[in-house]
Amino acid sequence: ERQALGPGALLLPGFALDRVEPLLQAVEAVQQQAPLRHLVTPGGLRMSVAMTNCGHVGWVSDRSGYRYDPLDPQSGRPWPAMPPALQTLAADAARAAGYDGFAPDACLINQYLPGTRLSLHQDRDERDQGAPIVSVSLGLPAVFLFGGAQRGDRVARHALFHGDVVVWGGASRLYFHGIAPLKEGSHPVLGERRLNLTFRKAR
Ligand code: MD5
Ligand code: FE
Repeated sequence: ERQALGPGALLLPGFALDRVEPLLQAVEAVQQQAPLRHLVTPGGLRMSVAMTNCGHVGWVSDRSGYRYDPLDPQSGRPWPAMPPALQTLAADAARAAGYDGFAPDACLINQYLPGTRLSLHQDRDERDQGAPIVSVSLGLPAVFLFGGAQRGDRVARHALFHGDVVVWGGASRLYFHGIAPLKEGSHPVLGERRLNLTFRKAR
């Protein structure tokens, strides 16, 4: 089952459901080496999403801007390697959407607690904008805000549930998007939070 959300954007409902346990184990191992933290935007605002990374490079934001960095600025060490369970899931989902040989070098891990939001933005910091982005939702459901190529384009709302995977390619790859404030709730596996894993070819 697959559903087009927009030009080049494919929702694979429940694609990750049969591998949630190994995925969460891998995420916990990453978090032990590189704990979740709240980054600061170039404008000086603390992001409400808590983030960490694994892979060759990680996405970071600070007063000087956004970038992919091979080092975790909090520890000064390289980001943890991307666990095989994560690499394999990303490649399998990309293949299901028609992208063979997707080899992400970055996985951004986002944690949302009730009230956490991600305001409308574009993902433009990746050098290879022909590669797709693969996004995995775990835990509490979220309302995904899906705009268009221009900031002022109308925004559609899509629910994303535990185990859903979206492959963002084609024109949608650069569309404005965000996450509405997370609603209160408790998920049987994840508890009172949502995790999103975002796989990218950054370099
Ligand atoms: C999330 N994260 O649910 C989302 C999933 C981020 C971010 O947006 O930047 O960390 S990734 C959604 C995405 C990626 C690339 C393109 C588009 C959506 N899109 O065209 O809508 O935490
Ligand atoms: Fe984004």
